[in-house]
Amino acid sequence: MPWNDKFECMPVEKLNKLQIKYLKETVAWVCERVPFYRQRFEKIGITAADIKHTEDIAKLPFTVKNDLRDNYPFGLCAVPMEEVCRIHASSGTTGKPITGPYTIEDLNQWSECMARNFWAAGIRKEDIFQNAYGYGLFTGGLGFHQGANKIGCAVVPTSSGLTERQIMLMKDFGTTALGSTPSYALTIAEQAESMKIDVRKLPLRVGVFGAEPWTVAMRKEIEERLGIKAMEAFGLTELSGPGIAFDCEAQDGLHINEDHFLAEIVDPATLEPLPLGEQGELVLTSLQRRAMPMLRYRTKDITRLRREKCACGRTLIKMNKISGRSDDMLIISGVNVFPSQIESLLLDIEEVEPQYMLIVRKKGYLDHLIVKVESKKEIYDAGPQKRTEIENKIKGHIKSTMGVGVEVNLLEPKLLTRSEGKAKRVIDERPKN
Ligand code: DLL
Repeated sequence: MPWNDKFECMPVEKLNKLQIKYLKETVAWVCERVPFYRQRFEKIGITAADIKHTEDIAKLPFTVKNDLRDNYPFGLCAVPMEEVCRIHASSGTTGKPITGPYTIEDLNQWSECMARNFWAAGIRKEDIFQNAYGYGLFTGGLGFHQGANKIGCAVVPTSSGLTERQIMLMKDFGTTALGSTPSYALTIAEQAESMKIDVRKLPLRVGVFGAEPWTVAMRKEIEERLGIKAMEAFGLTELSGPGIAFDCEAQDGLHINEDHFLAEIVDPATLEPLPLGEQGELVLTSLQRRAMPMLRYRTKDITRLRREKCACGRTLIKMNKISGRSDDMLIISGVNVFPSQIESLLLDIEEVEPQYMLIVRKKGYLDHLIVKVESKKEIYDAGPQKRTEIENKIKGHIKSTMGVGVEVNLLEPKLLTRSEGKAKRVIDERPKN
């Protein structure tokens, strides 16, 4: 039984009507309160009355990251500051951060979405939940914290980092559930191994991971190394944070909290809406947020939507695991390559560790991809001939599956910097023009 079956199992037709009602309200709300939206809508002559079906959302303009930057910090805020009770921000790698203000009601809704996420992961009030997402401006820390509180678990707010201490507390407190990025979960697994602690023998039984792309192969690796079920959370700061979508016991796609978020898939090149089931860029609209609603926000995340009966009984639409971001896609000798595809292939190779880095350079006019991956200790110690053999094996596997030629460098174990938050897996050294 889901956390909130009224909404999670609502008949699709009813859900659809609810979405239209909320969408109209949101459009009217921002038109009244945010000059940015009012001017845009006036220009194209659209009002809330023009929204009759969910497909009418395609009449609205997209919102992009730069709109948030141009209106930094609170230009898109739809309530006076006295009604704002929290402000998160995403650090971003360049320029000003993206701000995320919340009213108290926005925070309650966010906790509700996170509680659904935890519940679907099998987390209950008896659990001891160690939250190794970074606390602070990042939405992972407090977002997970509130959701776990709502379920009633004992939350251990370790935040990320200080890995030895994480493991000590995990053991001493009898932690049963963990929240972290998938890459940090692996860092924890590795550190525990080097401390000669077998996490598989500890009470830890489930983790909720997200905030970065990770493949099914990586999920299996985490499940095996930590001896847990690895469940997922998806979300972004612009639309509240984690809890937008989550996987259930079927572990076959993530249910989107559709009474809170309306999802579309568009072609990232033409921006035309794509038919249900096709892969493209995920575009999200918030339906109930009040401090900073988002209309048709282009996430850059690549996935596809599936409306199907799920074994768990939820009627909420599913999205596939994110395969990458459109801005992370590499074009190597004319072939589109997502780092996640390479990750998946590397995890097929038993002689390597799941620690890798991709470097893209120009070689003459062509793009050249270098895959650096750590080898298992016994392979590295076996000498240069063995290493070359494994490098060729990986090269061949990538070439035969993806059709791209890459250079492979097998690294000494533990050489790459370990992640405590979002892993940086790609270094693009191509000149920017
Ligand atoms: O990463 C919110 C979050 C925190 C999600 C904790 C899940 C768990 P941002 O820092 O704004 O917010 O980054 C959002 O991270 O557009 C995706 O590219 C990526 N992302 C988030 N969750 C997943 C996931 C948080 N489950 C960006 N799979 C998004 C793949 C994810 N990518």
